[in-house]
Parts: sequence; C-alpha cells; structure tokens
Amino acid sequence: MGDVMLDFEDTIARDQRIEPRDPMPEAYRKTMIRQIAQHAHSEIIGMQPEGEWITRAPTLRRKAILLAKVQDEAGHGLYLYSAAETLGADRGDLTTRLIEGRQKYSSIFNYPTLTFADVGVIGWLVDGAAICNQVPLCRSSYGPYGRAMIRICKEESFHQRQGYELLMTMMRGTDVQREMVQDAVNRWWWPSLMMFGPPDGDSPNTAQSMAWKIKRHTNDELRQRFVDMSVPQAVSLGVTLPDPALRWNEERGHHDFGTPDWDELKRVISGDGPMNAARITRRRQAHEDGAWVRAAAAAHARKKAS
Ligand code: BYC
Repeated sequence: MGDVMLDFEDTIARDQRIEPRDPMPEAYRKTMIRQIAQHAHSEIIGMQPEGEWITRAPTLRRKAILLAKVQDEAGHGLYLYSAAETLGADRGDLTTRLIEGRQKYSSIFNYPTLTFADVGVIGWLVDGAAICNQVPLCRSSYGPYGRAMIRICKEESFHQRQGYELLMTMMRGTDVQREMVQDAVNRWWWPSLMMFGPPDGDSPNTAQSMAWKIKRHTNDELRQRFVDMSVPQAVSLGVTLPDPALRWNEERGHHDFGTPDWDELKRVISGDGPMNAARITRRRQAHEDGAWVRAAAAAHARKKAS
C-alpha cells in the first residue's frame, strides 16, 4: 500500500495523469466517481429545460440548432458515464442513484424555462459558466475525465455562441423581445453564479481536490473569472446584470459583485428547488420507457455470445 501511494503521489507531483489501471487511493477513486457522475447527470438532466422548447422553436433554423445542442448534451453525458465506468462504476447503478435522489446534479437545471429568450440566456450564461468551470478540468489529473472534457469544451463553445447570437438577434428586434431577454437575464444571472458551488470557506471538497489536481481553481476563483468575462458581454448585448453591487475594482483588477443567496443554493441542492421534482420524475419516466431497449440489447448480446 505504501508503494501504491508513493507512485500515485509522484505521478500527481510530476503533473502527469492517473490512468484507469494505475494504483490510486480509494478516496481518489471515490471522489472522481462522485464528480464525474454528478457531471454526467447534469448533462442528462440539462437536456430537459431547453428540450422543452424544441417543438416550440420560432423557426426551422432555431429548431435545428437547438436539436443539435440538446443532442450534444446527451453525448456529453455518455462520454462522462463511460469515464466513470473506467473507475469501476456501473452506469445502471449511477442512473438508479440519480432517479432515487441519492446522487446530485447541477442546481442550475432546477429552474424553469419560461420563454424562448431563456434558450439564449442558457447558452450565454449557463454554457458560459460551464466553459469557465470545465476548461481547467481538461487538465484534471484523471486521464479519461480530462480527455472527455476537451471534446465537451469544444462543443460547449458552440453552445455559448449560439446562445449569444440568438440574444443579439432578439436585442435587434422589438421592445417586447428586448424585455424578454432582460427578464431571462434577471432570472438566470444569480443561479449561474451558483453553478460554481458554495463559497470557498464552505466547500468541503475543494482543498483535497486541488491537492489531487482534480480541480485547478477554487469555486470563488472561477466565479470571479465568470463575472469578469460576462460584464463586457452584457454591455455589448445591451442588457443589465441584476446586481446593484457590480462594479469594477481598479485595485483588485476585478469586478466586485454581490453575494448570491447561498440558502437558495442549499435548498436547490437538497431537492427543494422550483423544478427538482419535475426533473427527476421526467428522468425516471424516460428510464422506464427505455426498459425495452435495454432488454433487447441484452438479449442480442446473449444471442451473439452463445
Ligand atoms: N449544484 O465541496 P464542493 C453543464 C455540491 S453541466 C449541485 O464545492 P466540489 C451543462 C457538491 O457536489 C454542469 N450541487 O464540491 C450541461 C458537493 O456535494 P457532495 C455541471 C453542487 O465537487 C448541459 C457539495 O455541494 N458541471 O454545465 O469540490 C447544458 C459541496 O461542494 C453545486 C460539473 O459537474 C451545484 N451548483 O465542487 C449546459 C462540472 N455546487 O458530492 C451546461 C464538474 C456544489 O460532497 N464539477 N455542489 O455531496 C465540478 O467542477 C465540481 O464538482 C463543482 C463542485 C465545482 C460543481
């Protein structure tokens, strides 16, 4: 066991990657499965808020873009479940944990999408926050996770661009369209800041995950990066970010901003957000609807093996 730890620590210290067959401490394996599974669940549950707008997209072009984006999220979920399987996790078991409420997914997907402007704002802010959080994860110490993240980030950039382009189009439209965009920004801004997790002083996992080079920055560092990145984008779009405390701080070289409602984040994480019950019910239904496909695939595999 001593040697196992030495090899592992040495690999981490040399900034090299841990691969599936490499020895690793049990706690590292557990942490990786936890983070990758939660991330995979977020991608799959994340299909729902925007998926609801596919049949109601205003034009064929918007529908095609949205379809492609939502399908990409399904793909991300699959790469990530595969990465979790390289650590010995079982995908069926992970899905069971999700639909029984025993494993988390991102708080952001527990808010409703009220108008088509939400599709644009999710692309701009939610995918923007996702990119901010996930680009450093491309250098995460666990090989299969870091490699999955490279492809995911490329696709997320397309998602962000489509959201921003949709919002630019709406902002060039009518007063009603501009109001829809502003209203969506008002509703999604604070939940987007919460995607980065609790503040550093209240984040039980950050210190160990940074030491293992799973996480490369703390939650607050990435949140700050996201705010700094979003402010000029909001200006060119012509929308107001709903935070009276938001201002440039010359001394820090960053924007100061207000405090998110951390009690709200706790409520949403613990299952008590506006859409938690609806999201899980829908996911459970989809899983049950797919039972015949899994049975057929298993029967086919048995037939081929015999
Ligand atoms: N929502 O010690 P902490 C996407 C949990 S997909 C819910 O800071 P950690 C996209 C946290 O898991 C977005 N739970 O934890 C998809 C921990 O619980 P446990 C998902 C949250 O892991 C489709 C506890 O609170 N992205 O972007 O060091 C369409 C304490 O937190 C949240 C990822 O999953 C939250 N917001 O850091 C569009 C990225 N925040 O497990 C977009 C990968 C915290 O101890 N994950 N919790 O019971 C990460 O980077 C990290 O896991 C986090 C949290 C920064 C999220």
